[in-house]
Amino acid sequence: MAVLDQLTSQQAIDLENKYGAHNYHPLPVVLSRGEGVYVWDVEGKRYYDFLSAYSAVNQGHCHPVIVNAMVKQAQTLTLTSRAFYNDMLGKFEAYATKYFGYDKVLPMNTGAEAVETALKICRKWAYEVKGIADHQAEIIVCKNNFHGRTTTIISFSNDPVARKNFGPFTEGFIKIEYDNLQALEDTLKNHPNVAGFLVEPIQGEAGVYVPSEGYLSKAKALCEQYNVLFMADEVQTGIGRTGKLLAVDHENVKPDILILGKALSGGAYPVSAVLAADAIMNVIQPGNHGSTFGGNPVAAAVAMAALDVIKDEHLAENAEKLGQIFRSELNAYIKTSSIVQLVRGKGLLNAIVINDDEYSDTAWNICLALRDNGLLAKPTHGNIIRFAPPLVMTEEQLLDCVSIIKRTLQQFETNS
Ligand code: IF1
Repeated sequence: MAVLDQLTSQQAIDLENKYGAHNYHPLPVVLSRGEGVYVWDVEGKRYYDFLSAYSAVNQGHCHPVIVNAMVKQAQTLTLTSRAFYNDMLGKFEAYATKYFGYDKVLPMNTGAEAVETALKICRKWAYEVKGIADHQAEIIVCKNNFHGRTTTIISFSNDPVARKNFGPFTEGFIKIEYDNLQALEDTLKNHPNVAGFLVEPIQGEAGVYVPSEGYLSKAKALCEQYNVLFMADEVQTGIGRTGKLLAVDHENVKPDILILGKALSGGAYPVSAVLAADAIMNVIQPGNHGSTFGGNPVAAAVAMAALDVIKDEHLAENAEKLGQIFRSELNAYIKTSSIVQLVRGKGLLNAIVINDDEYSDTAWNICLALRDNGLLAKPTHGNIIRFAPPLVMTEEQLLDCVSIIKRTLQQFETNS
């Protein structure tokens, strides 16, 4: 079969099952086209995309400004490696540092690579600037975190499925409860070798846990008090998703190290980045860190276009507006629902909690029914369904999605 032959959904699924590692359990739908808030399956059925590739497609599928920038650069110069300079990387670095208000940026490709980069910068800063004894640096992380899937990152995960049989693990991490300032302060007080605090401004994978008002700003203040770097993982919450450019902007917090990925490219290309002030980033010297594709010309062109779109189309503001409508509509539904416990989130990063235990398949079955009704979403943990549409959605489209969600949930109500 020529690879480009049109497959049926089942044929595509069978190929993946036979030839692909089974590292995912996708919802049974086979997509072949995306445009804006919509995706189509191979049989031509249209769906609202309510996952946005886990918040990578904030700007909508195949945004013409981003695609055009990618095609133009791909036809000019795709990759030089960092062995040489090129005419795109410096432009991106100047653009991105001004856009987010930092002195320097270290470009990488995936979110996990950016998190790993931040951890390395933090440790090196601890030894060379803070003066912690060699190999003694510790980094505080939060329970139920998700920062990626490398061996070091899963070393500080508490998800057994992500960790089992992948040891031995990297040392030097202290896990504390999320959204618990006392736990953070006690740890800082009792551990003089803490180099940094790595935190998701909203815990996405854990189930869209929004911390208490003031948590991020007070945590940042504690980090300043104890000369510890506040590292915000905005891979999922950043780039307009929560109704501000960054989720930390809701509390006017400026991370010492900012970690970006996903929608930094609008989902068109793997682009991630770590931003920091010179006093921190300058611990990195030639030969300390890098990657073949990090900061390549296509990534630079795509990221600048993707960030332009966020600002030019006021997508953070749109996410804020539509998020308010979404939660208000779902809260109204919940008042008479027997299966939905609550809705939570910020901007267009939301989730509903189904009142079933996390090992039930209710949430999965609801997602299958949503798929049949023309909307794609997926549970994060057994009984939590994340809703994260592209930020380019109109109010009319959002209300159409709300009615699909309500109509679908109604099928599962026990009091109906
Ligand atoms: C999968 C989860 C979401 C992230 C945060 C770093 C990364 C991610 C806050 C790493 C990536 C992705 C990974 C993807 C599914 C998705 C995910 F379910 F895994 F946890 F969004 F919640 N920091 N999240 O959310 O970025 O290396 O993937 O580019 O691995 O299944 P990456």
